[in-house]
Amino acid sequence: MTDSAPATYAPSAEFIANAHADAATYEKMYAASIEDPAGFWAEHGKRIDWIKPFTQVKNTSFEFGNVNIRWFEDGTLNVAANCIDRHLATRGDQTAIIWEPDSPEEEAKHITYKQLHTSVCRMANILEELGVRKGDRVVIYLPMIPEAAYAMLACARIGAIHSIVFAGFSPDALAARINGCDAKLIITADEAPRGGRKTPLKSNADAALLHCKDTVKCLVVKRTGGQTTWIDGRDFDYNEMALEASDVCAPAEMNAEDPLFILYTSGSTGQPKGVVHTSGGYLVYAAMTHQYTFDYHDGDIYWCTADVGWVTGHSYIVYGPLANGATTLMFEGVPTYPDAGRFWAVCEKHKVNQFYTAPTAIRALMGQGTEFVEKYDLSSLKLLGTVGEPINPEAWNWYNDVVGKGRCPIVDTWWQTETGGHMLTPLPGAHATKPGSAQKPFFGVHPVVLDAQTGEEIHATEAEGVLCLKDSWPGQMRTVWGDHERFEKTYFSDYKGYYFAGDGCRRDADGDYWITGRVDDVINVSGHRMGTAEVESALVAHPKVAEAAVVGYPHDVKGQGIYCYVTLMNGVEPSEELRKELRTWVRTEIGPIASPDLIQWAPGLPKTRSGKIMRRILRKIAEDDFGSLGDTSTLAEPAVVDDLIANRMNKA
Ligand code: 6R9
Repeated sequence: MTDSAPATYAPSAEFIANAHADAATYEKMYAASIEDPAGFWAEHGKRIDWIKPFTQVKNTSFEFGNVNIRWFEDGTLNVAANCIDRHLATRGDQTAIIWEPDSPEEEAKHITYKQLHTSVCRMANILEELGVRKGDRVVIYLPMIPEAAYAMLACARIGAIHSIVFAGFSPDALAARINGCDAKLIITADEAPRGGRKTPLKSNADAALLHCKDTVKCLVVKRTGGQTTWIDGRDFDYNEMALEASDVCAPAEMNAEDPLFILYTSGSTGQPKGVVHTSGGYLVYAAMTHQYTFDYHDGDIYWCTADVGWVTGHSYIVYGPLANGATTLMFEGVPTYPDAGRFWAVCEKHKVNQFYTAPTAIRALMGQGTEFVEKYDLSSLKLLGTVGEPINPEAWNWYNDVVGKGRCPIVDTWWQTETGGHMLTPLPGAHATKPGSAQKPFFGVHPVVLDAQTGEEIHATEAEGVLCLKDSWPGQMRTVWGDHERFEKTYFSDYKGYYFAGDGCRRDADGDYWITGRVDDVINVSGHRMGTAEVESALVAHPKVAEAAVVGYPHDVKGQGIYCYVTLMNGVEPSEELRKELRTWVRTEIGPIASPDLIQWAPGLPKTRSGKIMRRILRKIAEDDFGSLGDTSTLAEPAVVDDLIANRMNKA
């Protein structure tokens, strides 16, 4: 990124003419949303069906000690009915979900809204049969198969709260999440095929359940037919039960503020937090952003490549698109299997119109050459999107030129698990895009840039500092599951009166926002958020490790890689085998996504006299930028730094 004016890419006149919002519409709607949020959302809250319409729109406070977020609080609705039932009369035979399996040899499925209704009702009845009631928690640990969407919507239908755990997570991580929300049931599958390999989900669940209450039941979906062990009375066969289950299930009447789901996410300290989203505001926001950001029109085929284990999969594979009556594509596989052309093969096969993926995938595919893209007919594409981390202009340009052939606006969407939906993004018919900038606030979003030190709002258009939000929006998380104090402390205590996102940003002379990355101890590996504290505690749990410090460093494909400084127990000799062992250890403790990239043996770590590890210094060494270590005068033992520099793993 430079300060010189970057190139901009304006949408075509044709795109603008068809778009839900052109520049003037955006300006008008945005101004209205900020001047009168309650009036604006009263109108747009009507985009979903209410059982009992709301009369109160906004009741929110960001005051530390008294944080309260409620939207549409006296309205009632059912989220699943909004995503399915209300479309039956007009689009019952339209495809709701296209499912593309891991292997291109296996047949894709087209699931209509009618079929979705039947499957979700059956699953809902199975949940009830297993004792799940309104307000109970259900953990979903499934591959990217249609049953994952059925399970989410079945929970929503009966008012149960789902908590999805990414199928790449280990048994330990799964157990912590089952126990964290005291789930009654876990829904899993025998195995998860991905990239030609299989993850033994059921046996992971078995291992996790050893650490959970023995009343937790396990519903098992057959995916591969692979062998699983079975405990009668605890394990239940979904496919068998579905044959018997009724396909009639009345949707429960839920309050707008009843929780819809919990999703655990990494923070800068300690245990992952259970982010709580509720029903009404979340759905309004997910649906509206899906329509405007992607400029979705009836009949379009829309594909978001995320996993339902991440918030992107919740808002932009399932809830947003289905609330809009869209056709949403769900992909079980990975971008590079059977080869690096798979994304484009799927786009051609299903005539995808909007394609939404992560910068890390773009960078990985960019490295494989253009021939994998050029083989396919991508003329159906109208719009491209990215999410998860800052996109470097080189990857943006490749996406624009090679994939989009210069015809497709790119929406770089900045948002978080906590925000429920897009916060900053160009609207494709309204804004000329800039490679690397998330650009403009969505309707109702009031971003501010604060001076990190003083906490003062910087009013000048050009500004650099921390990104905060001045007021609530309907998709905002409501609390941390079981720990409202932690919610307030994490997001509202550093800068009083604001929601603090944890990201740094720059605002340019045009008022466009550029995200500069996390300002806390959270790293972003291939678009996956990870607290360095989580990796550290996994490492120190190993019997040979005395101490560990983990930081991110720039990585060509992953965005950030995981750099670990490890101090071994007295008498333990470092070796390549031990490095391997520690890598495997962390993978087992957390999951493959947390696998350390570089492990440096550190006889000592740079600490202040009060014993605080100085991560700033470790970060600089990991970045191979030790010329600018800054002030090291407060170090207890300055000599350890020289040793770390001499033995750094990331020499240019
Ligand atoms: C949706 C999602 C949130 C963090 C966020 C930021 C980073 C996401 C970004 C981006 C730059 C973008 N992030 N989108 N950074 N540009 N377009 O990713 O949620 O997993 O909670 O991560 O990801 O650092 O704070 P989540």
